[in-house]
Amino acid sequence: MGKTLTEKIIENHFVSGSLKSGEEVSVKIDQTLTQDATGTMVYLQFEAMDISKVKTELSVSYIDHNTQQADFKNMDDHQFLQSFAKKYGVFFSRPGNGICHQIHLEIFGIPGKTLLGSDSHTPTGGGIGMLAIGAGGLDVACAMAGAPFSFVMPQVIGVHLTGELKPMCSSKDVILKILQLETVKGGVGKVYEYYGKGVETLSVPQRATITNMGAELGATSSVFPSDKITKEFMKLQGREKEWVELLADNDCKYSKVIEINLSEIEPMIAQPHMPDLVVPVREVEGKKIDQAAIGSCTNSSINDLGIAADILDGKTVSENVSLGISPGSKQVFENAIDAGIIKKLVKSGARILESSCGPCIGMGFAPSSGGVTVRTFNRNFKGRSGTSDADVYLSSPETAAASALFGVITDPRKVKITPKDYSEFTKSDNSMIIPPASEAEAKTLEIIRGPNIKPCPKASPAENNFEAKIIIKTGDNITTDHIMPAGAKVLPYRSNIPEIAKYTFEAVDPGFYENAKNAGKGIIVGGENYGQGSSREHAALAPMYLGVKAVVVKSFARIHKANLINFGITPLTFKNTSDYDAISKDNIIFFPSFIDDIKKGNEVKAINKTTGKEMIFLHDLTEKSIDILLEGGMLNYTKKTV
Ligand code: MIC
Ligand code: SF4
Repeated sequence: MGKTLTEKIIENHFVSGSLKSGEEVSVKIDQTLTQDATGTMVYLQFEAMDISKVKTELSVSYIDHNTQQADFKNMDDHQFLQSFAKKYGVFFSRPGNGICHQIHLEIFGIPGKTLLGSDSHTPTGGGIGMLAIGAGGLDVACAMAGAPFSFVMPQVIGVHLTGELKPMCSSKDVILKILQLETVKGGVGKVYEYYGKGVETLSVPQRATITNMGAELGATSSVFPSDKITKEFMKLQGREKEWVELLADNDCKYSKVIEINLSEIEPMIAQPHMPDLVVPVREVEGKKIDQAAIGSCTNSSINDLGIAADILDGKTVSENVSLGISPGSKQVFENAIDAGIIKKLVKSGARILESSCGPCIGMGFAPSSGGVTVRTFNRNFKGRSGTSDADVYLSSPETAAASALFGVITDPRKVKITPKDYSEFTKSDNSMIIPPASEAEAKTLEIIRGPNIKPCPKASPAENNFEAKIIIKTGDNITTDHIMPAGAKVLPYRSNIPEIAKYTFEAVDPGFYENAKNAGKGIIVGGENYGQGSSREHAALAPMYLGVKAVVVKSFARIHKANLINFGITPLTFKNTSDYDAISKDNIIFFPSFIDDIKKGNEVKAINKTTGKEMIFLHDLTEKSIDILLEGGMLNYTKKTV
């Protein structure tokens, strides 16, 4: 039987484990990427491993998240990362160069390679035929040290694309449609693999929009074949030599097939406050908006900006709307200048923001109170924009630009223009990438370390019997933005766990920090898909620092579950979901034989001392994960086993 693309790449990188879906597999990682908001912890952890140089084929450190510099903290982090990169063999992308995922596609991505990134949208690389996976920072640090990456062998879902997109309909509408069908937890344990005639009609940036937002499905990754379109993209980037063809076998078997006829796709929009609350734009048309934003790693390529410019050409943005544009990279920015796109946008009244994540992560351009904003981004979780009561809609650049023009949510098909293709404007520019130093020079280099950069705290080993207090009980689909908010106020503390811990669950329960500290040992209780969204390990590190020993939920999101294990917090699920209803905040839970139970099987006994009720929690930990937990996390484990 033939093989899927995903199977081929995994087999080519196989180190150990099993290729049976649902079982653990370990693969060699060729490339890694980090960004500044997760990167400082990654490199502090790498430093603790005492290795003089990264062992991957390529590792890149990008600055794109914390680019507002209200005081010394963010720039201190940038300098730490720059000095670290040069010394330890990592390429460094300077602030202003753009968003990691966009640049990685342009400059470094190679079809068929594996890429591990400390950012959940790393699967953007699937647009160029990579197996690109988002992970916690510690996993990325280990990959840089040459360790294989372990994950659950995914089910491969085939997405069969036929037809061709109609004008004013875009690949963003395709992934929004898939989110409507599959939901934000539909992709856990899966890779979405795209195939069929429709694939040939999509450019690499269009494909990357789709693989990028596969992260919102909870998927392990998403991947497109590497074909002549990929070759053409790489040729325009001056990288034709690195292209290889990569296709699934015709007789391969997918565990499920989703049929999408691109000709039937219409403009779609995700409503507040989840990326899967998707409806056709026509259903919410006419809703007044206050703001629109075009950019982010989902939609900031030359054609994304180009179509917005053409919609707005010769007109002025509605007087009640503020429109912000963030080109995805310096290269996109320069090419957009050459193509006349920026001039059209500026003339229309758009505000040109820096090439960075910016408003997507609440770093500026927050909407007004109670404001309505249409954004071409990938996440619209409550409060993420920086305004807790704003309503964020997610759409294509076509819909965002048309809505900005008319001041109300607008189906872009109402605008009668003929879209132009700006793909040939891809003049490559690597001038903001700093290569690592030679080995001799590296030895002489010092790491610059500002006062806000504190060492990464370590967990304590698990105990066999202990009691702990339920310090919070949440509902379904809790995101890492709920657990550890981002935004301009909190992000500068990413290198300082004692300080950032104060913001844990801030918007969900303002008393959480004090409550957790007073409890000593704590337990978090949650519903389905707990920890969805970002890869930020701070959502595990801060609870660990505050004494959380276990998280008991109905189901987990992949990256967060791995992060909990890495930081010594045991992830458990309810055997009987009715126990979720019977458990309350402040209950004291006693574990009489925690370690013995975990080692013996998959059931852990627990007694609710407040109600007297006995419960069984389940785990699906591998032997290695059990060892990591018993040692009190990955750092202790690595020290002991290396
Ligand atoms: C995000 O989009 O939520 C982020 C900010 O890029 C995160 C990483 C982080 O929290 O630093 C992600 O997607 O992993
Ligand atoms: Fe940056 Fe937003 Fe992309 Fe995260 S989703 S990497 S914050 S642009």
